[in-house]
Amino acid sequence: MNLEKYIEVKNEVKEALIANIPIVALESTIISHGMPFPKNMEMANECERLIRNNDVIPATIAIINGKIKIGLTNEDLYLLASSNNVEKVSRRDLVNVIAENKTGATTVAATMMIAKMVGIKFFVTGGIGGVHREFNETMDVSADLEELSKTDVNVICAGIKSILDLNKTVEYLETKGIPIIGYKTSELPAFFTRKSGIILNIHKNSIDEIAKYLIIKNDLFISGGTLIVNPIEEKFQLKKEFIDKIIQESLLLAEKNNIKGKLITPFLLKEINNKTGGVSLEANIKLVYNNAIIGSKIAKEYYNLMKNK
Ligand code: PSU
Ligand code: MN
Repeated sequence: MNLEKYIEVKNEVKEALIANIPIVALESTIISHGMPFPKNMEMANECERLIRNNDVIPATIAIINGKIKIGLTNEDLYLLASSNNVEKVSRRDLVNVIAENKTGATTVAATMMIAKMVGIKFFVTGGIGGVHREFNETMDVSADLEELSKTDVNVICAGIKSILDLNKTVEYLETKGIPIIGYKTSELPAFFTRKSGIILNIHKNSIDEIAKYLIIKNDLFISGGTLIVNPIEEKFQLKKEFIDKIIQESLLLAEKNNIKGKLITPFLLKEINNKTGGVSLEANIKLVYNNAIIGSKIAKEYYNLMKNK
């Protein structure tokens, strides 16, 4: 099998894989479909810098002209951040974007698939997809959840945005056997806010405890992903009533405009950014930075423990 035909791995990522140096993957849908230009570009660069600060190699993942790229150049990042012609690529879309030589930004699901192909174990993002609030009518469940159930990558995020049905999402995750580990929290964070009212049954108060947990999972060859949730910092969180009202209005607008399928999440994210006049964007960026810091620390500790076994 010739993976190189389809995948271009940046040199520093290749070297890190060989030398057993920790790597953290980053998704690109958050860049192309989750945030406006040029803030998205700034966010992508800063995340990579924060990860490097912890001696971990960042690997942002996307499809550029039909080729999977693991580790992007500045030019790639600029293209993803500024162009309107980037496809949103989830599991369903991956092969066809390659077959048609297109450029695509990968979701949590597709980024996990690609990370797994080369052996990257950690992945940092803002929030994952989930069960949509109108599920009873639309059957809309993000492919991220199914991917978490089968793909052996540890995902660090700030929880699940309340554009979704958090209770149903947590039920789905439980059914699929996906552990949610609260980092310094016993409650599921709700992305823009630290609390959701949903109690988690796994919480860890240190990086070390999380790394040890992941070693046990690895030693037992238990496949599937792990969701590590890291709440937005107190000083950056939004007022619940403020953000909930805007989310509610955005959901109504999406319904009125009959927005469906893969368009719904980007539509809502954009609407919320506009309606909050950039306040939600700032919070979003800050929580991603916090995840980059904590995620890279977990990756580093995991590799340390593995080495000293
Ligand atoms: N949630 C966010 N920001 C995002 C996304 C989700 O708060 O940018 C993106 C991620 O890439 C996620 C995708 O994987 O949306 C989920 O899309 P869908 O619901 O269509 O599966
Ligand atoms: Mn969907």
